[in-house]
Amino acid sequence: MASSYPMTSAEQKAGRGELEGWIEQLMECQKLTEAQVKVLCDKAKEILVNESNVREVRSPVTVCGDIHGQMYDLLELFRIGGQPPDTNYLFMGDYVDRGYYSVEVISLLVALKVRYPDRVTILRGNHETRMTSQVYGFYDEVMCKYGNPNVWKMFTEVFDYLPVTGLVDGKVFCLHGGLSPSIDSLDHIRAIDRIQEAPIEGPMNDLLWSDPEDMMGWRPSPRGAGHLFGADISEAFNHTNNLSFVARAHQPVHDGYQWCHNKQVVTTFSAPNYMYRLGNSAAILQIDEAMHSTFIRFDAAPRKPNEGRPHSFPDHMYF
Ligand SMILES: [Mn+2]
Repeated sequence: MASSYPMTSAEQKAGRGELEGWIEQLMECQKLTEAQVKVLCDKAKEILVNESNVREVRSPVTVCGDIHGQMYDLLELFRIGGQPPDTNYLFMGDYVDRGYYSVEVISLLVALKVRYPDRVTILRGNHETRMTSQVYGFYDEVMCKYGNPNVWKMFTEVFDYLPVTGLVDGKVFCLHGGLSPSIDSLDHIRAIDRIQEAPIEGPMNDLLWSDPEDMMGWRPSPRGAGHLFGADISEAFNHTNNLSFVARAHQPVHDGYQWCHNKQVVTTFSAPNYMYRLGNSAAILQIDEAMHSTFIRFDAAPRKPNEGRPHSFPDHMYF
C-alpha cells in the first residue's frame, strides 16, 4: 500500500521513514520541532513550485472545506473519509487561525502533501497569508508554542507556493472563495504569477475571498475583499469552461454543505461547531470515478480535557 508509491526526490531527502514518523506524531497532536518544520517546509516548496495554479486532480477524490486549526475534528474527518493515502484528498484552504491547533493542523497537512504528493492537494485559503494569519491566531499560537515567530515565517513562505484552484477530471472546479470579475477562463487563472503574498485586491484576491450570493451580476463584498457574484455569473463561468459545478468553502453552513445558484455552486465547510461555538455540522464531498458526488456529514469530535485557549478570538464573523 503506502510502500508501493514511488518516492519523489523531496521525499528521499526528507527521508520517507522520518516523514511517516512525523505524520504519526502529528496525528497524536504532538507538534514538530522548529528544525523539523524547516526541513518539511523546504521539501514542500520544492513540490509545490511545480504545481499549476489550476491543479488537475483525478477522481476518486474527497474534497474538504475549512479546517481552521480544529485538529481533533480533522482527525475525525480522516476517520470518516478514510486515511491518506487510501483516500485521495483535496483541501480548499483555511487550515490555520481560529482553532487551538493551527500549528499541528498545518504541519500534518503539509507532511501528508510531501509524503503523498500525488494523492493530497492543498489549495490556498484567505487565511494562508501573512496579513490574515498574523491577526487571527496562527502567529500568536506559534509564539506561544515555540517562543519565536520562525515557524510562522516558514509556513507563510509555503503559503506563497500553494496552488489557488483545483480541477477534478476537468469538470469540478475547486477553490477557497469564488469567482472574479477579471477572470473568464481557467487559462486566465493559469497565467497568474501566484508565488507571492496574496495581493490585497485583483483576481488572485478574489479567488481567495469572493462569495456567491442570491442575486445577478457582481457586487463589492461586505468582507472588504473579493466580490459577491450572482447566479448568472456562475452559470456563464461553468458554461464557458465546460464545468459541472464550482466547489468552494470559506463560509460556515449549517449542514456542512449547501448548494446555490441552481446547483452551479456548492459550499463545503469541514470545521464542525466552528470556533467551538457555532453548532454547525461539517461535511466532505466524495467524488467517485463516475463523477457522482456524495456529501458525508460529521459533527465535532469530543473536546479533550487539555484543550486550552492559546489566544482569544476576534468576534466578528467575516473571516
Ligand atoms: Mn476563508
